[in-house]
Amino acid sequence: MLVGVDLGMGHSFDPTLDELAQLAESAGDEPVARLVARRKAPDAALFVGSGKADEIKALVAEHRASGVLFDQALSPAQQRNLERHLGVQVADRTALILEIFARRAKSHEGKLQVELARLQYLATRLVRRWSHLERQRGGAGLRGGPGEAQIELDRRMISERIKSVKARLTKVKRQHDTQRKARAKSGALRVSLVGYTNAGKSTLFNALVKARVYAADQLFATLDTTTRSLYLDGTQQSAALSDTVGFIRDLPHKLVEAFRATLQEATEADLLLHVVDASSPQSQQQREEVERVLAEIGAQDLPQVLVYNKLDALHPLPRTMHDWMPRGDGTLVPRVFVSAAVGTGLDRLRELIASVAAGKALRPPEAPPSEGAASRPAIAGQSDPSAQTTNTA
Ligand SMILES: Nc1nc2c(ncn2[C@@H]2O[C@H](COP(=O)(O)OP(=O)(O)OP(=O)(O)O)[C@@H](O)[C@H]2O)c(=O)[nH]1
Ligand SMILES: [Mg+2]
Repeated sequence: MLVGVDLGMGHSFDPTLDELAQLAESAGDEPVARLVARRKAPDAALFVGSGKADEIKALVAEHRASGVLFDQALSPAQQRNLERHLGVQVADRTALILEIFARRAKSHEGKLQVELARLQYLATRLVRRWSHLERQRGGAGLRGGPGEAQIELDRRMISERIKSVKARLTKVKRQHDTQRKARAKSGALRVSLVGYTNAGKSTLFNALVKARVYAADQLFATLDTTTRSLYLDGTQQSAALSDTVGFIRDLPHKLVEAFRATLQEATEADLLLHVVDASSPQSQQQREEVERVLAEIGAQDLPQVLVYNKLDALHPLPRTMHDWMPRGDGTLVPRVFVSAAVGTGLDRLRELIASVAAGKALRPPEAPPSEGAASRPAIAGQSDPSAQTTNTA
C-alpha cells in the first residue's frame, strides 16, 4: 500500500503517487492501494495522525497488503511505531531507493557504493535504538527488518566496515581515474548522458552508439557507467559517450554521497546531454531536479544540450523540433526533440555534438530570441540547412 503525505510548501509531494508506484514496482512489489493525506507537520510518533493510521490499517486489511510504503522519509521511531500500529512492514522512499540500488548494482564499484550507502543508512537507524533491527524477517532489502548480516554487527563494527568499504572504493576510484585520464588524453570529446531516471538515457545511448545496454521501464535500470565511442560524421572525430545513473527527487543524501564518484564522471564531461522525458506530465519538475543535482556536483556550467525524448509519445507535437531554452541563470541552451526509441531527431543531435567537437560554442543566433527566432534557430557558427523544422515526427 502506498501512502503520501502533503506537508505543504517546501516539501515535495506527488498527489498521484505514480513515481512511488514505479519505485515499488522496480523493487518487485505490487501496489494494491494508495492513500494521500494532508498535515501541517508530521506527527512525531506515527508521521500521520492516529486517525489516518487507522484508515491505513483498514485499507491494508481490505487489500491484504503485506507492507506500507511512504513517499516521505520516516524517522526510525516513526517507522517502528507504524509497524507496530499497522502490523505489517513499513518502509520509506529512502529504503526503497536503496533497495533498488542494491538489487541493480553490478560492477565492483557500484556494489561498494551501494554497500556504503546502506551501511550509512543503517548507522543512522542504530543511533536511537537498535532492537527493531534484530527482528529477523527475511526479504531482500532493508525493509521488513534486515534479516541480513549487518544487523549482527554493532555500531562500532559498522563504522569499521564503513571505513574499509571507503578504502576499497578509493582504490577502485583510482583505477577509474587512470582510465578517465587516458580518455581525456585521447582528445575525444567527453559526452555524458544525464537526466531523470526512466527518461530514456540508455535507449538513446543504444541508438547513438548501436550498443545494447540494459534499458527498461524501471527506475534506476542503469547504475553503472558505460562508455562507448561515438563516431561523428564529417569530422573524422569520435566522442566518448557515457550512459550514467539517473536522478530522482529526494535522492537520499547518503546515496548521493556514496555515488559521488559515479556522478563525478558527469562533471568531467565536455558536454552534457540532459535527457528529459518530454511525455511525462512531470517533465518540468524533473528537469529542475536534475539541474539542482548538477549544481550540487558542480556541473551546472558545463555546456549542455537538452534532449527532449519520447517525441513519439507526445501529443500534440511541439511546434518546432529545435529551439533554445532559458536556464536558471538566464543563459540559453539548445533543445532538440528526439525519439530514441523510433530514431527521430538523432541526426540533429549528432550535428550539435559534432559542432561542439569542432570547438564551436552552443549559442543561439545573435538576434534576441523573439517568437520567430526561437522557432528558427541556427547553431552558432554553422549554417543549418535543416533548420526548416517540420512537425512530422
Ligand atoms: N515511447 C518512447 N519510450 C521510450 C523512448 N525512449 C525510451 N523509452 C522507454 O522509456 C523507458 C526507460 O528507458 P531507459 O532508456 O531505460 O531510461 P533511462 O533514462 O536509461 O533510465 P534509468 O537507467 O532507469 O535511469 C523504457 O521503457 C524505454 O523503452 C522513446 O523515444 N519513446
Ligand atoms: Mg538507463
